[in-house]
Amino acid sequence: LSFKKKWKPPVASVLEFGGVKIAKDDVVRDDPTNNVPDSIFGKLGMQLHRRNQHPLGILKNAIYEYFDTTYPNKFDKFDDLCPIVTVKQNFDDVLVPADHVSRSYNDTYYIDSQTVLRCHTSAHQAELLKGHNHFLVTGDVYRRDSIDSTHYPVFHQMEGVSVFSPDDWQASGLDATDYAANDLKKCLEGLARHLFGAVEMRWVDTYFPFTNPSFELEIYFKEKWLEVLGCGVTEQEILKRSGKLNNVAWAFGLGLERLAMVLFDIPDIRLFWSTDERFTSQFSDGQLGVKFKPFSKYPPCYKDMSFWISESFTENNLCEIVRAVAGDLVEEVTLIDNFTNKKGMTSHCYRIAYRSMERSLTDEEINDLQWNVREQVQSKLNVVLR
Ligand code: FA5
Ligand code: MG
Repeated sequence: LSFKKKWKPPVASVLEFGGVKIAKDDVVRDDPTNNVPDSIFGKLGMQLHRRNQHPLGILKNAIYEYFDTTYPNKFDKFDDLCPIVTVKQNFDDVLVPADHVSRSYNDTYYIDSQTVLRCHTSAHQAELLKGHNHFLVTGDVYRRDSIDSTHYPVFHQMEGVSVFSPDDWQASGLDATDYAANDLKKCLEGLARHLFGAVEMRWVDTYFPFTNPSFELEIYFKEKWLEVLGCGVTEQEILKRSGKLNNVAWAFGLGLERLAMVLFDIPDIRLFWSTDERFTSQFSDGQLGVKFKPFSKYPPCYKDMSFWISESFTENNLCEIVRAVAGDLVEEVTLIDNFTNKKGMTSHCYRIAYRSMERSLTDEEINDLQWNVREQVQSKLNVVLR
């Protein structure tokens, strides 16, 4: 798959983050390693989380309110840091191993070999730790990922970090790590109650390179457990590198869309990008409890596609092609059949669900999309259509 692309000037050619101006032409050089499609690049600078009438902005403000009432003036807040970061910031500084999958071109958008679109707000942890002990960082993050109602290649996270000193844990009788883990869980359970009132939730043990122990919080939503955040006790090495030798800290990264979906009853993650007034008019500044009323649901249309894969095939590459062709008209891509024949050839059958959130699609339109997807898959993915 060749990532080389011709750069077309975008509508907004200058981006501004925290008062720093960046010309888009300066960031996207015609670099052979650049795998950022125009549709993704166009999302830079939109900053949905800074719009007070948008569900993500309303949610961000409600989380701020929780921290401000629970811990007055304690947390410094950042929501305007540039999403274009170095590989060092995004991965090395948070101890992501050199061979970790998240570093691959299959998972992360690279502008060039040393520059990425941040894949998490943890990219800012190390630098902020140098001057701050308690902070929240909200921002748009970017990932090559699968396609369904809870995954989108651009989404928003809020990072929280809190550093403690020996006085804090010594009085508790707990060791430093247990103290931080307890405080973290108490803080996030309190946040969930502040946002949702009563809600069914559970903690799941997990792994992150930058925390130990590590946890995920899941919330029961639409008959499924939905992962809404990752968190844990910060690895000592990260604190040490920022000069905090005698401290312990916790950190979390919330998925804002996931929380907002539960909070506002938003059924599909694509809706956050909708400019349809039937969506946008349902939300207003400071109004947290309002449930979204779906405008009539338009029918989906399913198209199946089978092909023999090659070794280099990945589902993320397929999804990237489908998104490039169909944009937000694609709702879900699912592997529905997978077998290997006697000659050792493997066949995959994917079902693509097309559905607009805003109108009925015509047969002709869908056939066009599917035809284009087939053509692009054939020419770019090194697979053989069946
Ligand atoms: C992280 O990104 C870690 N940086 C979180 C963290 C921070 C852990 C600090 C420990 C300490 P993860 O990849 O699980 O973890 O993403 C965090 C959350 O983002 C998920 O729980 C989920 O709510 C949300 N999320 C992940 N991928 C997507 C996606 N494609 N679309 C929408 N939301 C997503
Ligand atoms: Mg996760």
